[in-house]
Amino acid sequence: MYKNVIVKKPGKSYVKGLTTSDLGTPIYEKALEQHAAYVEALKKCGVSVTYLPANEDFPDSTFVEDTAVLTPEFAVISNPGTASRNGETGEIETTLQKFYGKFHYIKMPGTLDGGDILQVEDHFYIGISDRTNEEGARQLKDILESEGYKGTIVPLKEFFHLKTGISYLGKELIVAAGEFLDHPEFQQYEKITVPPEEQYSANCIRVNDYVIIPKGYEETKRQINNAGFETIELEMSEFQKQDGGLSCLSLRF
Ligand code: CIR
Repeated sequence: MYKNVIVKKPGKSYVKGLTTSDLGTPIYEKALEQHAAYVEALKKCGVSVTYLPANEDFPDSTFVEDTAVLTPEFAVISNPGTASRNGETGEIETTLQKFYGKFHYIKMPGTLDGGDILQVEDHFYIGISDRTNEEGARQLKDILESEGYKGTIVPLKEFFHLKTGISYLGKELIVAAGEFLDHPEFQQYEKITVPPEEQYSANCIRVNDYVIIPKGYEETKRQINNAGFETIELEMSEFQKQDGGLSCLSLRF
């Protein structure tokens, strides 16, 4: 069960953030509406929401997930792998100090984005991507193993972040797309197969009694419902334009 989430309001500079997509420039007012709906959905899931104000200096800082990796016992402050985002961790560490007494850090030359980390029970999968390098992945694996968790490093072939293409719903059930469908590291799990045209919905989040999914992905939704989960659907167009998904917009713990 999650008790807390941290979210951060998108600033006006959000529309100038990083992206690899060709979906167009986000509409700020619409992004704010979608973000507000996201916060309401989290509240419906029963978590307490820490809502951080916007920071215009960091256009991508609404994607708080990338700044930390959290377990019940300790927080790992990441080292975001792109220069314009590297300064985002300071505010998050200060915020996390209200909840955590124990901190670890990913340090240069290691880089790591939280979006590359998938937790499956006591096992963390750590993607190597354009943002998370081998050194950062190795540092996190060492930290996790020193604390009694398992860590497996997964070099990515196509996805932007590991969690762009895979989510864990609990009960040994994953939602997977693209390169993760036949990936040897994930063969041991029950799998919801996301069809290519619904790939964006592979990034969904189980929060207590609900699975929050992006709106408009009927096949993924049907399979998640069939697996016994109640879903909440959210319009995510303005975050998809900046390569962001549902998981990216919060830290859940
Ligand atoms: C970036 O390029 O960093 C942002 N525009 C998107 C970050 C998405 N975060 C995530 O997948 N965890």
